[in-house]
Parts: sequence; structure tokens; C-alpha cells
Amino acid sequence: MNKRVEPVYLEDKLQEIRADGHLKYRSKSLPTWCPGCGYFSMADGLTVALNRLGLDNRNVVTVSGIGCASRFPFFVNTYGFHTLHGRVLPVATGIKIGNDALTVIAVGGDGDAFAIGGGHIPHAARRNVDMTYLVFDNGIYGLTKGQTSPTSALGFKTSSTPYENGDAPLNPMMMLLSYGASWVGQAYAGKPHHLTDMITAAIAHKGFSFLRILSPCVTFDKTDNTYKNLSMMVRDLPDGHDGTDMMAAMALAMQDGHPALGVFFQAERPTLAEVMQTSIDRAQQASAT
Ligand SMILES: Cc1ncc(C[n+]2csc(CCOP(=O)(O)OP(=O)(O)O)c2C)c(N)n1
Ligand code: SF4
Ligand SMILES: [Mg+2]
Repeated sequence: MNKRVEPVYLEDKLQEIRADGHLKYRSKSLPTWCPGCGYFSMADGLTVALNRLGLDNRNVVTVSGIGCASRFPFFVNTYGFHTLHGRVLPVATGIKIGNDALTVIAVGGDGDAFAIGGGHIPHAARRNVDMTYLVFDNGIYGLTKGQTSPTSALGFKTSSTPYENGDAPLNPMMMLLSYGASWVGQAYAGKPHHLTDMITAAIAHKGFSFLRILSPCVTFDKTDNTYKNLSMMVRDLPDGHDGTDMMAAMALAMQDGHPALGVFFQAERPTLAEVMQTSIDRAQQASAT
């Protein structure tokens, strides 16, 4: 016997979305990304995550560099800072040092993060600055109309590599693990519910959390990081993966051809603010004696 399918009324759905409360984290500016761009999942994921964590949007700062990904602060209703290309982490670190009570979310693309901004990542990670870094990795420079990036695959043809990319891609997960990030995870724009859980967990972590989000650039990449290809490539974390085991996390990171989705590694250690407070206390003790 056929089951009766209950109708869904648009007005009811709208009421449900309004009652959920996450819309207060949306800004009045609608995203300017191309229809179908993976980045829409990130905007929704972050607003739902902020709502879940019950964070007051006046205490949240979203900071970005330059690129399509870096348009992000305009589309969320938090304080925001659209900085210079590749300079998201120094600015975000400065904000955190200025007011440790703020929740700081740094955002950027793979070019912003790993090309021009690559020199800043090890230092934010090793200092364990208490912030979340969301890297939207589409393996291409989207904003400047589709050139190869440091995460583009070998053989990828773009406007800057019309005879195929000959540069080996770097491995972001391996980099962040070896830099000492205290939380390292991976998500995929095509799995928005999992992505939202991962953004929530990354923000909840005390210390430097890095989330790489695999995402298609539907306008300039018709061959490599497409939804079809990424959906076939990604996989769940292996059963029983121990997120405190660095060697296991690195072994996962080495298998970047079949990216695993989840928390690779997490550890607790003092944050930059705590380390700085210890220095301040010691200096005060020394000057009092
Ligand atoms: C100092 C400087 N160099 C180069 C540029 C040009 N530029 C703007 S965005 C960008 C790359 C963006 O790629 P990515 O960070 O991957 O972001 P996406 O657009 O893919 O989201 C480049 C090279 C710039 N704005 N400033
Ligand atoms: S150019 Fe690519 S990355 Fe930029 S908004 Fe369009 S689809 Fe997204
Ligand atoms: Mg990019």
C-alpha cells in the first residue's frame, strides 16, 4: 500500500526556520557567490553553529583575507574585518590578544591561506591562538577567474596552466598537524549537516582549530573538484580512529586522494592568552620583589 506523503507548506517551513533562531546570525546582505558555489553551505553552517553554541553575535568577530571565500564576513551578522590578501591570521591574532573574551573566526580560501598567507599559519598554530580557522579549499583562485592554487592537482588545466599544472599540490592536513594545531578537521560542502557539526566542534574547541572544507568552484572548475568527483572521493573516518593519536592522524592525512571527513586530531594545551598571562604574572612578581 502506498504511504500517504504529507504536504509541506512554505509558510510552515518559514515559521520553522524563523523559530529556530539562527537567522539572527545572517546579515542583511545576501551572498554574492555564484549559484551552486559550495560556499553557501559554509554561511549556513556557521550561522547554525553560532546559534547552537548560544553565542551573542556582539561577541563574535569574523575575519577574512581576499577572495570569494573572504567575502564571508559581509554575509554574517557578527563584527567583521575584511583584511588584506593573506593577512587574515595576523589580524585575527591581534583581535584575540586585544580581547580574549571574543570568539574569533578566521576565514579564507586555499590561495589566501596557503599561497600568499602560508607563512602565517605555522605561527598561529604553534602559539595555539584560541580561534577557529575555516579554509574553503576549492583548489583554485575563484575571485581572479580561475588560476591554479597551491592545492590544485597535477595536470589541472586553468588559465594560468593551459598546458597542465606541473606543480605538486601541498597537503594542508599534514601541514597543520605538523605545525602543531591543537584541533584539525576536514569537511565537505556537499555534506552540509556534517559540515555544520564540524564548524560547531571547531568553535567549541579551546585553542587553534583548523577546519579544511572541500568545496567546488562551479564556475571555473568543470573537471577536478566538482560535486560529482568530490562526492566519490570523500569517505568517513575509519572506525575507531583515535583523535588523540598524532601518528594515526598523519596516516589519514597522507591519504589525501580519498579525503576522510571528521576530526583528525585534537589536544588540550595552553592558549596564547594563557601563556601571555603567565609571563605577565611572572613579570609582576619579579618587579614586586
Ligand atoms: C597582494 C595581492 N595579490 C594578489 C591579489 C589578487 N587576488 C585576489 S583573490 C586571489 C586568490 C583568491 O583565491 P582563494 O584564496 O583560493 O579564494 P577563492 O576566490 O577561491 O575563494 C588573488 C591572487 C590581491 N588581491 N592582493
Ligand atoms: S567564482 Fe567559484 S569560488 Fe567564486 S563564487 Fe563563483 S563558484 Fe564560488
Ligand atoms: Mg580558492
